[in-house]
Amino acid sequence: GRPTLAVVGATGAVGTVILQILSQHADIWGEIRLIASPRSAGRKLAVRGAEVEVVALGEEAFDGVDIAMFDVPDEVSAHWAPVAAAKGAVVVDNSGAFRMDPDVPLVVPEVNPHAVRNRPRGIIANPNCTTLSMIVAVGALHAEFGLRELVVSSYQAVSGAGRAGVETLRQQIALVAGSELGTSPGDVRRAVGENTGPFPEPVALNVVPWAGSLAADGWSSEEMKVRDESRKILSLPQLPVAVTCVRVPVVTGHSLTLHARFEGEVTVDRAREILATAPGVVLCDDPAAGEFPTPADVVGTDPTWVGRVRRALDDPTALELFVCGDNLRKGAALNTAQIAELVATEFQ
Ligand code: 11C
Repeated sequence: GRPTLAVVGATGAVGTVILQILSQHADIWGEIRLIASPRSAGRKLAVRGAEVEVVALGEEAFDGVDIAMFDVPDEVSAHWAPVAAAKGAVVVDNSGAFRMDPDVPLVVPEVNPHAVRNRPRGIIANPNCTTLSMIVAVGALHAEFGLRELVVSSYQAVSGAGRAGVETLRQQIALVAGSELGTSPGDVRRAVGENTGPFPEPVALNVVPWAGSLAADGWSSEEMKVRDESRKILSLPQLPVAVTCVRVPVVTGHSLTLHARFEGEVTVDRAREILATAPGVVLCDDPAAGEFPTPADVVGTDPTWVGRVRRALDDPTALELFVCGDNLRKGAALNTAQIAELVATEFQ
């Protein structure tokens, strides 16, 4: 029969997009059960054109579940994903709790689909949205050219920090709209007041060189995730990766600049051919016509968009690229759904 799917964290920013995607993709599921914190239990959410009542997270919520998608905070996943797995569900987890566990595959279906089968804990991890916003394009280039080094800067949307991030930007924009702010030191900070939400600095009229929490030696947790997860997904455990993560006043759509160095000389023509034909990638690169991918244009879409493809001026083995993708779709909900759909083929 058709597998039973549970969506844990159904009411969150990513959960909402998961429900949209389940309504848009081919319907391969039997029951779809919506699970959230007891606070949200009893709410009704639309999926596949029908209203479904949210049930509270608890052991019995996983009775009869074949596949469970989790989009909840790390500590909630750390506790409940093993509970669901022990009850027989295959868990696809979008938290940071299991990504670097050697017994948990970290899967991007366009890059390492084979990895889903090797899941001794019954848990499959979904990468961080910043890693996911570039890795399909990077994986396609790696398959052809052999990646040797990656230098990344991110321009991350506030929805990466969930609903609180979006609310914070909207409130701050309302406070600064129509003003002459941004002309003297600290004027934006004073206008915004204490209201910096999940960010350490004002994000309206600003850029903030920080995402996540403090890791060792001044690195942010987000930067460590991009490095560690890229290495694991590409099966390049020694890959040199330098990352700086930056938050920008964009609602949804993470962008990144990449400097990617390969085994030997590369050409822009071949790189463009690869990117133009790679599944899940769209090449949008015509600077003479003013065509570049931007988050305002790619929000709500599935692919990884790539533009500004250039060979490094001083290194014939390296490319410079600008990539852009919807951090809630491919960056989170879509990749989770794609993994779950891969697992679902095992039930046929
Ligand atoms: C952000 N990428 O944009 C983060 C949020 O490890 O899944 C997601 C954190 C994670 O803030």
